[in-house]
Amino acid sequence: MTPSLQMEKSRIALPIGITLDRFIKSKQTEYPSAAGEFSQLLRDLALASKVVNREINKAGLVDIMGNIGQQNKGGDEQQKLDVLANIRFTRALSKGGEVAGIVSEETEDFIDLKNKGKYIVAIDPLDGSSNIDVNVSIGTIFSIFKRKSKVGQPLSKKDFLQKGDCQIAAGYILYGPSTMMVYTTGNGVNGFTYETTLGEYVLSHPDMKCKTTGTIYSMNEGLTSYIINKGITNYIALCKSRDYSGRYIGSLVADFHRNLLKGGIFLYPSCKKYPKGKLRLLFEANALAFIVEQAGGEASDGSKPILKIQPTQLHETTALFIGSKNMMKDLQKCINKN
Ligand code: P6P
Repeated sequence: MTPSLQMEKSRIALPIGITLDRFIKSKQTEYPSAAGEFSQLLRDLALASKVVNREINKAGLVDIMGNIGQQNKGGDEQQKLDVLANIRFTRALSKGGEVAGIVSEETEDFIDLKNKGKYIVAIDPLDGSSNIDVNVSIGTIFSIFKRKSKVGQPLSKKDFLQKGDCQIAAGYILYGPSTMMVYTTGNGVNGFTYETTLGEYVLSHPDMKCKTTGTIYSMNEGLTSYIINKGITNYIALCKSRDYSGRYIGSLVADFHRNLLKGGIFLYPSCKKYPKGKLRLLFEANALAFIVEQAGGEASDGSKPILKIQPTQLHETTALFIGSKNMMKDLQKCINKN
């Protein structure tokens, strides 16, 4: 075959790459005891995200924008797409049969799916949804645990009130200029980009690592006057003195993903407005903390690692500081000085 024909063939017949399904299956062989239930759970989440992605992409064209006139347990105005996403993920996991129960930011109590599944899922079906109407990136955040109760026994809150370091997997879907699924099962972090024409997630960011330092800080500086620990405002002043860039999208998944790729730190402190912090431990902080630690970063509430916090309430909130290791150490020094 002539070189030019060879070149032509390699140009037009580019390999598709490793699909999420093939990746999951390849990793399953690493767990001889795995009978495929966990792999199926990941596929169920991916399927639901494809449906949600489709609904988000047409949000401007059909009547699914705006709020439904009620608040969720955390006091957020529920958007129509929040409710829709919650239905999609709950239905996919229920039909998949691998998940015994779900706790969602959008529902007050946990849902016992009354099946023989070994796993439970904590999920924020659509985080940052107030940004939908202005076409800003939003995300889904999920954590997967083994149930504590025996299969066949009724679920209880104990199944859901597990420390973050008991997660067996965690991930997020970022509905942005492209839709990505990023997850960890405790052996590193991998990112998949949704190829819409194929309807497949394809491995695009293998073995993601969080840079040990960065020059981006993300905080809603409108909170500055409410912040109690002046160590935090001192740290922000330190960032400014070092000519760092302030970047804050107001969608946790988008802010987190950028900092994961470029290096940076995200801060949502407890303050007079949110004495116990605003972000949810079960539905937001735990999953991102697992991912960032797996990628070499850190996550804390300002005094202890997020993954070591023992939850006592399903919807409890926490302060969240998360990102590059060296930036987190600088922040901790500022906090400890006060
Ligand atoms: P604020 C969105 O409502 C969210 O839960 C996160 O996605 C985001 O990081 C945070 O709240 C934004 O909160 O108070 O800055 O608007």
